Amino acid sequence: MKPVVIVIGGTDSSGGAGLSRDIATLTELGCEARPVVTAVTAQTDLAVHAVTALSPDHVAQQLSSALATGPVSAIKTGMLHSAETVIAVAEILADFAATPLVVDPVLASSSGTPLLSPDGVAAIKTHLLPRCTLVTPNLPEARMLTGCGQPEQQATALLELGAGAVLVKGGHGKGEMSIDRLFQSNLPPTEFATPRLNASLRGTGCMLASAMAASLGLGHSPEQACSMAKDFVGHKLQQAASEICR
Ligand code: PXL
Repeated sequence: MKPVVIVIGGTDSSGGAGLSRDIATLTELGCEARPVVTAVTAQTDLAVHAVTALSPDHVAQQLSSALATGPVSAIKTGMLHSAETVIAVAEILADFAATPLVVDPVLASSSGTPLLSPDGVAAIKTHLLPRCTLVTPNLPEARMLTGCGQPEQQATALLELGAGAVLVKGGHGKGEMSIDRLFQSNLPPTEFATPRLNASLRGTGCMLASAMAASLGLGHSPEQACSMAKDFVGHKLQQAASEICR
C-alpha cells in the first residue's frame, strides 16, 4: 500500500502553488495524497483576484473524513486562511498526536497578498506549532512569526513554542548560496546549502514541505527528510532554470 499523506490547504487556479503542487509532489514520490481544501483562490502568477474560504466546520468534516478513510503516514498544512480554521484543524489533530505533522506557515501568496489573517498567525503559534513535528518558514515568515531577524533567534523562539524541529529556508536571502538551516532542540543546527539559481518557480515551499511530510511519514529523521526534499526541489529548480535558458 502506498503511504498516505493528508494535505490541508488552498487551491491556486494558476496551478503554481497550493494543493495541486502538494498532490503532484506526493504522487511523484510514490505517495497517495488526501486533500482537505481550506480556501479556493482565483489567482494568476501576478495577483490574487479572489479568495473564498470554506467554513471551518466544512474543513473539519473533510479532515475527519480523510482520517476516517484509512491509515495516514503524515499530515501537511499550507494555507489555512483564518484562526477559526487553524483551531478546527488543531482540535482534530490533537487525537492523532503520533502522526508526523509538517506546518508550512503560508502567510502570503507569491504575489504578496495575505493568505492568513493576523489572528490566524497567532492561532498557528498557539494551536499548531506546539503539535508539529516540523515547521518550514522562509525568512519573512520566520520574522512575522517571531519578531526576530536572525535564523538562530527565530528558530529558538519557534522551538520554545513547541515545534519539534524548525527549517528556516534561505531562499529569500542573498548570496551565491541559498542556505536552509534545520534546528532541533539540544542538537547543533544542520545546514543545507545549494547554489542560488536564476529560476523563478512558484510553489517550491509547498513542494518542499510535502516532500518532507512524505519522508517523515516513512519514519525518516528530520535531517534525512530535509536532504531528500532539498534534492527534489533542487532538481525541479534546475529544470526550470534550464527551460529559461532555452
Ligand atoms: O506558496 C504558498 C501558497 C500556498 N497555497 C496557496 C497559494 C500559495 C502562494 O501563492 O496560493 C493556495
